[in-house]
Formats: sequence, C-alpha cells, structure tokens
Amino acid sequence: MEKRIFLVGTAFMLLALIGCANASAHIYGDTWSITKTTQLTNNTACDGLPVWSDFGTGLFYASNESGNFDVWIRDADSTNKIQITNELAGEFPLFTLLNNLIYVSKQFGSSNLWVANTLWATSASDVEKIALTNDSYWNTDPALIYVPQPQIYDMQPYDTIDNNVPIISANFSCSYGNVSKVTLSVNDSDVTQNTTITDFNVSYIPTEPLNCGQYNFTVCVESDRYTSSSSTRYFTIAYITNETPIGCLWTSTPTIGANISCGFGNVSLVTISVDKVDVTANATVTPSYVNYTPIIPLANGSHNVTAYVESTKGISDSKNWTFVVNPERRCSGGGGGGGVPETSYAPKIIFASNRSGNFDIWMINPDGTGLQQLTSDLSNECSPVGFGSKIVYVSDREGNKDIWIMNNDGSNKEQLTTESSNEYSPTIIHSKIFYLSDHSGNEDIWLMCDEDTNKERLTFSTVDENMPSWSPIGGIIYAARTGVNDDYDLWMMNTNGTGKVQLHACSVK
Ligand SMILES: [Ca+2]
Ligand SMILES: [Ca+2]
Ligand SMILES: [Ca+2]
Ligand SMILES: [Ca+2]
Repeated sequence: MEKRIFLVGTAFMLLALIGCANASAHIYGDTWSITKTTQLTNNTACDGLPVWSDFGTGLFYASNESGNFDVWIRDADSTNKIQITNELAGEFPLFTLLNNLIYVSKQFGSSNLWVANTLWATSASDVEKIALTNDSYWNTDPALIYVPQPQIYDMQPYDTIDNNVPIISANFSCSYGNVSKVTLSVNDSDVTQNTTITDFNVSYIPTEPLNCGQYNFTVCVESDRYTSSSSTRYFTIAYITNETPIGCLWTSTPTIGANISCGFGNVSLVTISVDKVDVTANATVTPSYVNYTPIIPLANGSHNVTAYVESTKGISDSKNWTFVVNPERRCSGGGGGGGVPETSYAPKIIFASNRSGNFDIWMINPDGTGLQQLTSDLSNECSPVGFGSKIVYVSDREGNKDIWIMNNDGSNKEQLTTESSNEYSPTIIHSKIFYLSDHSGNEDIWLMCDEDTNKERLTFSTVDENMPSWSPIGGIIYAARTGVNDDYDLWMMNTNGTGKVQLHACSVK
C-alpha cells in the first residue's frame, strides 16, 4: 500500500509537470504530443500525487514539508500555496468533485476517506472536512460513479388555468432502487398527508379552493438506494387571460380587452378601466370576453388597463397591463415556455473496505450519508472504478485476482478475465478499461477491447509496467521499472500501445 502511494506520487508528479505546460490546450486524444515541461515545486520535501482542482485553476498535491504528509494546493502557475490538512496522519489527495477534494488519511494500520470543501480555503483551519469513513479498517481505492436519480415528469398544472380546485400531480420513475419516499408541497407548505400516492404518481386536490394568483409546487422523490430528486413547477390561476393590446401599437383606437372565464362558480361581475376611468358601460361583456374600443383616439404614449372579474363563489381576479400608442415606432414582446426534466445523475463514491472481515466494495454519498455494501463474498473485492452505469473491480474469488464487472447496485456480477495469473488495478481511460496483469511473469498493461474475450497486451518488456493514466496531452502515461530496485521512469504511449517514449529519468529510493 505504502509503496503504491509512493510510486503513484512520483509518477503523477511528472504528469503534473507535463500537464501544466498544456493546461490551456487540454487535448484529450488517443495519441499524444508534447511541447515543454515546467517544474512546479522545487524543495527538499517530497511532493507528489498532484490532482487538478475543478476547472484546472489549482493543483492539489501531497507534501511532507510540515513533517508528515498533508494535502496542499497551489495555483496552476505554482504561486500561492495553501495547506489543506494539518493532522498528524498522512493525507493524500485523490480526486475532486464540485470544489470538494476527496482524500485519504492514512495512519498506522488503517486508512479513512475524507471530503474537504476547499472552495473558499485560505488555510487548513477554514476547510470544512467530512469523514466518509471513520474506523480502524482499511478504507481505500475510492472512485467516482454517477447513478440515475429518480425522474419526476409530467407535473401538472404548469401554465395558466382558471380552476381554483386543480389536480396537482406528477409522475415519477426510479431506475436505481425503489421509491421509498414521496413528498409534495404547494407554495412551500407540505401537503403530502393529503395526497394520493401510487407506484408512479402523486396527486393532490386542494382541500380549500385556491385564490387566483401564482403558485409553485415541489415534488421530491427518494430511492431506497439513497438518491433523490426534486422538481418545482409554477402555475397561475387566473380568470383574465390573453390581455390585449400589449407592446407598441400603430393604431390609436385599439381593441382593448381580455378573455374571461371562471372555473369555480360563474362569472358574476366584470369591469374594465382604461387609464383609471371605468369604461365598462361602453364595453362588450360576454361570459368569455370583455372588449372595449375607445371612442376618441388615444393620445400617443403609455396607457394602462385594469380588468376585474368576480365569481358567484366570491373569488376574484384582477389584472393590469400597459401598452404604448406610438405610430412611428414598432417594438416587440417576449414569450416563455416549459419543459420536461431530463434524467439527472447523482455522484456516489465507491471504495474498498475490509470492515466486514474481508475486502468488499462499498458505496457512499459524497456527504457521508447512504452507505451501502455492494459485494459480500468471503473473497477480497477492491479497486472499484465507475464505467458508465457499471462498476469494474478486482476480485480474488476464483483463487487469483481477476477483473470483474457489476451493475451500479451490486447486481449481475460478471467475470471479465479468467487467466490463472493476476489481473488487477483497472483504470478507465478514454472510455476503455486498462488493467495490469502478471501473465507474462512480470507486470504489464493490458487493454480490454470488449467485455468478452478480446484483450490486448500493450507492454512487452521484461520489467514491470504499471500505473497507466489519462494524459492531458493525449495517449496514456505509465511507469516502467527500467532501473534497479524501485527506479521507475515515466513513459507515454498511444492507447493502442504504439509510440512508446520515455519522458524523463528519475530515481526513487
Ligand atoms: Ca498530515
Ligand atoms: Ca469480499
Ligand atoms: Ca486471473
Ligand atoms: Ca512488462
């Protein structure tokens, strides 16, 4: 474990140097090219494990310059460094998620996963930190995966209606787990206890008629796999609609009016005023509209209209609008619309832990809630990585290490490699699964061309090759133990194994 961290640190330090030179280019290709390198840190401490911050403006890294390993961040141009952790344990950055850094804290005989909100950090003391795991076991290999959130759709009503007792409803579905909780609130007031909830729908009929006006309602759906969604819609109850005219007019004798209706009782009173003068007596009033045409042409300039409608049930609506008479100039108005929410996804952190007595894959929300165990075999499962809606991981359940894949809820486990050698350390680069194997008698990088039998060995030297990693300049970067002992050097190659070039010679003792 220690060795791996150390090696990764060394390898990634150089990756950072290369990445910096091209920070503004960000070419994500299958083949690589390089222009120059820049050294970012230059001190007697051991600096490594660089992790880009969101948007690439800063670089997290581990350094023991305070006497033990801590997470630090410095700007991408290497200025302005801040210490993020200051505990006595060793802290190492792993990856970021929306201004949060996921890092591991290693003490003698255990490791735990933490999340630090670093958005406004100016020193270690003002970084908010949450322990995702907090026990005396090894909690390790965290990776990010996105799972579908419950979907909420067909929320009704969403436009302007005249019904004071509307059915307020929404459909929902849940492809990840089962719906465990549904709530509905109208104008921020929880009305769930008066709703009717089925497997796919929630509906509510107001117990008292609603007055005319604007409303919002919010539906929240939770899944038993600790994801949730919430969606808000707006609607208006109005008796007066399609007001006319609005905007700028060519004519000074426009037809002024609106449609009227009333969904609760009947219309009992209608009035219309133009520029604060009641013109109802000269207007045409029917059960469905009110119209008034000025007898004397209106003056140039702005005019305002007020319409008022009252129902036999005592509910009323009034509306004001303005228009401008200006025959020399034309202006335009705007419009609006609604849409159906698309499937959204929530981030989860998957990791390996031996808290159950052997290593298994676990999953947790980035805020530390919703812990779930995804594997429970007596064998050791570790190194999970998200792969679309699936999780690729390592299991030794057939007596040696192999690459396996399962659904993101732990179902449908499939063995991807069956060789009697050890296959391990899966990495997803450019949407492909890379992994390591000792099949040849030493460590090599392999590519899984598909999820069946088509696998390709990418490195052929007799030394160990490992740690394949995404490169910001295209291709993949990896380490090869080309020297004696632990002397690894960094190489790059194209993702098909061609174009191997040694980047830099470094010595790790
Ligand atoms: Ca520390
Ligand atoms: Ca297990
Ligand atoms: Ca194997
Ligand atoms: Ca090799």
